[in-house]
Amino acid sequence: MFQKILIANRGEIALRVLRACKELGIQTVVVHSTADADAMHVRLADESVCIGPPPSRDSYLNIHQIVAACEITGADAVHPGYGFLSENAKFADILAAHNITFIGPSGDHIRIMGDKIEAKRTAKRLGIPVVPGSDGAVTDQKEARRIAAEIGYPVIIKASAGGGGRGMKVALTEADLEIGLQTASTEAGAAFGDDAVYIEKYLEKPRHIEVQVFGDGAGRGVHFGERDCSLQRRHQKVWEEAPSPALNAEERARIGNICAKAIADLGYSGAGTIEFLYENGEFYFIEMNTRLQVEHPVTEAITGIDLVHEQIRVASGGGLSVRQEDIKFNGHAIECRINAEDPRTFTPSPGTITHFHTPGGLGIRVDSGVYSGYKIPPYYDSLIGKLIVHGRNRVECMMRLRRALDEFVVDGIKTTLPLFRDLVGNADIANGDYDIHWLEKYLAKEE
Ligand code: MV4
Repeated sequence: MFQKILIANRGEIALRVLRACKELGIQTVVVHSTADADAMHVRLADESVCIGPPPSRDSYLNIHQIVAACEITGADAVHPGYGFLSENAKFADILAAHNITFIGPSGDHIRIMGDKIEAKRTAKRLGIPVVPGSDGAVTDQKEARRIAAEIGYPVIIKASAGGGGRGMKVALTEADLEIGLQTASTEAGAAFGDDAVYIEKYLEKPRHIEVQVFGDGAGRGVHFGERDCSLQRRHQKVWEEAPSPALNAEERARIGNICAKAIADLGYSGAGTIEFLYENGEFYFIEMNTRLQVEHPVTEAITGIDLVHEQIRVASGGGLSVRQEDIKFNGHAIECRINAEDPRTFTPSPGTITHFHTPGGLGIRVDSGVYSGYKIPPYYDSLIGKLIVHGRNRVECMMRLRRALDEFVVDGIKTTLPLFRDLVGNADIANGDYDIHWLEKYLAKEE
């Protein structure tokens, strides 16, 4: 087991990882920018190292400073959290070259999944169902027309180096195809330095369902069920739940087992998330994320398994603590992302939190790095906390969520809490009847 882990992140996820390290008796080092000297992760860690000025590229993204912080403090592993360097293959490779363990998959697996064409090709080879479309990059208009005619309109053109919704163009008919291909490719070249694009059938009303997987790096793979993350705004998730209200136990086992086997065959190590669009009873792979995700606590709530413990165990060579048959699903969990933003316009609202009071009681978890008197710096993303509620079933979970939202107090700044108080009383949400476009339509109506 590791002696000392360096946490290369900030905010609630830095605390999340700190807690796991403490429970495992592992010493902790955090890094921070000058803007985060008062942050909770700095206060709670055994050691801290200031690695640079506020902009992320000079601090939380500065690989050389982080490697230097490892050498100075004698850390033998790095947990990257999510965002920042968590899916940076070069970072994973550099740490390996310094004999420091990256708590995550190999640089090669990160690289494959970062290239969306390569990721899809790999998924298909491993027996994961993918969205019908081009077999690789599409370069000329004639080929594009042939593929689009074959799969049928509408189609979507995606950047291979994109992901998370960046660099996509929808073509409703052949008339949109030429300009779509041209602009998608040009924009991808400018934004990512890689102009490769590919074409897929455009699914009109899918849900976003993702499967939590783990590999031990030695040919074993398991799944921890799925999360439904369909409630998003501009590709930012707002509300996530597990299990998906749309799936039955048979569908869950079917897609879960496909994913677990794929992860085993790939020789993947650590936590991963396989993202699907789900429509008319079918799953279609879109991307794989090679990190721990923001919404991992809903999976922890329904399985009772600490996924960060599991990441640390696997990275230290201890293997997975569970076999597939040990993973049991219990009840229902919902996560609300509390952002320091206007609840209607989503404009960031940094500033001082004058009062912070979190809800408690059975089935309530709050993961947050803020406190009363904390001043939110303007440099980073606006997530200030997550409310995760668990109940024996979805109805109980929703009742408990409504009560928890009533108790939650964040004064001094605007937050997304009022949006959740509206959503929890909405009939479609109560029925689990929503797709990836539901929230944007709802917000447009509310204007
Ligand atoms: C799609 C799609 C429809 N059809 N692919 C957006 C983020 C990126 N991960 C994939 N995305 C989409 N890919 C096909 N073939 C619709 C989206 C999409 C979306 C997906 C998940 C959650 C919210 C979304 C909002 C708009 C579009």
